[in-house]
Amino acid sequence: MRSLRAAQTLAFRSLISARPLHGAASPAAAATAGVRRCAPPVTPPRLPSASSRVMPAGVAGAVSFSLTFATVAAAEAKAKERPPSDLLPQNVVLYQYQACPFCNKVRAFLDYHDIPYKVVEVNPLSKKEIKWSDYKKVPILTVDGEELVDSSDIINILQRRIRPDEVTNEDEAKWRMWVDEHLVHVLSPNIYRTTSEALESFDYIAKHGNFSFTERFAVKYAGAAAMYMVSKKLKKKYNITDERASLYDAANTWTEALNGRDFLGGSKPNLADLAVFGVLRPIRYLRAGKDMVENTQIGEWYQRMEDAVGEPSRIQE
Ligand SMILES: N[C@@H](CCC(=O)N[C@@H](CS)C(=O)NCC(=O)O)C(=O)O
Repeated sequence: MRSLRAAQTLAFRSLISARPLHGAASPAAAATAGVRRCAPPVTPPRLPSASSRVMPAGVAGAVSFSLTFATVAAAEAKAKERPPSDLLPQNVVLYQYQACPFCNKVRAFLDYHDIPYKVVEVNPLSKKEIKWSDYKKVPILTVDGEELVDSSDIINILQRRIRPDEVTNEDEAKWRMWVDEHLVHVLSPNIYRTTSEALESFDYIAKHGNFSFTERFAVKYAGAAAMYMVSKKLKKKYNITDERASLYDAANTWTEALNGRDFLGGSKPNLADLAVFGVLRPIRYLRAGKDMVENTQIGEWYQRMEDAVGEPSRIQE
């Protein structure tokens, strides 16, 4: 009975708000959590022994120098950017939904900067874990007891703390805004596009969200049904006619912005790279994310980001 009411609440809330359910955009983490592909260790590439034996010394030296250089550059791009210990934020706790794109954006920032954090998974139905806060959304981040809200504001505040001398880069700011104002709106219509995709998404949300045993079952089916309908409203709201075309357009727009560079930030990811990666992470291994990688050029950049962000700096309790 309670679980039926919970499902109704969930469906009702999503219908009236016409907004994606938190976890809404997310299952990919399923893949990211368990099936995550680890960055391969950086080992110097082996020269084919036969050819190096016949290579003139000068040529061999030049080849080995450029390979060493390439290896160092690759290692540098993969190195995590941990702030100096006096600037490292302390006692960091993230209140989140595992599948929420905004929460994933904050996690990408924390992971890339190797900032240790604890996670409190919030129950989207009761939200009892954030009852102490006036803010009714996630992510919420507490740093040494201080409450920070809204993913972009959280990242701005942390960035100023760990890199006090860094000046804002206009291009980076422009693309971060593109993520919040355009890219995130393309996600829900795609991951709830068909009934089977809505079920695929809610299967992940139900499995990884903070739900009671009985809520879990109701959430999967009621949530999928509700969000399937909500996604049609979202399509209209954001003038999307073909969901996949809008996703591919967004992915292509982003890869064009890279303009041949490894990252928007050049040889290392900047905050815009982390934001795009963060919001795409929950959908990457869903049908929508797989289609996106198969039909656009974004896959190589995404792989470089997975390698650069590396393993989560989350403290397991
Ligand atoms: N602008 C906010 C948006 C946060 C947001 O909308 N979070 C959703 C989850 S993805 C939420 O908490 N919605 C309210 C709810 O679940 O009731 C941010 O960037 O953090």
